[in-house]
Amino acid sequence: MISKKLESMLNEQMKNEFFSAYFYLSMAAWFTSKNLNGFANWYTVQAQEERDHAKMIMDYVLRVGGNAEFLAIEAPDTNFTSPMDIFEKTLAHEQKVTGMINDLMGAAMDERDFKTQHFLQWYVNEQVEEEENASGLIEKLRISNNSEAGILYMDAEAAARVYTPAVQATT
Ligand code: OFO
Repeated sequence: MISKKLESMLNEQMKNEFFSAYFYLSMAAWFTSKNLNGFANWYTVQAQEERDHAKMIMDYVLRVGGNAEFLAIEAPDTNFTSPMDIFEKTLAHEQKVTGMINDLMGAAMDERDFKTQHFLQWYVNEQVEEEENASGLIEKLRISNNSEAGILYMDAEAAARVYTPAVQATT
């Protein structure tokens, strides 16, 4: 069983993860429109991973006897001006998501709901990687002084990113 409060927070987070997928897909579309197909691939893979994050929450809520709710997903900001603008928005978004995961973990700790804490630990760890990836993109582009050559080099690298389904090893 799970408390109504945690059930509702988890459903909210499921929606937030779907929002992340929507947001990153809009970034992939922007890169495609600029013929930066490596970054388009990178962000498409990112969107696929976000859908996994959402689905894992849905599965968990159902496993602990809760109801999965499908809340409305708002439209993302699609006013992108450059690769750096997108990378900075990615980092800001992931920092926000880290705060959401921390709030969820805090609520599970307050309730002494150990199974939900165990479930959420995967997300705590994942957020380290998410912020690290976004910071890495910003730093690399800064090193090249935001140059076109730097963008093309990074775009070629980003083409190699491959989708691997996220695995929730803790449930
Ligand atoms: Fe689901 O980690 Fe990004 O948002």
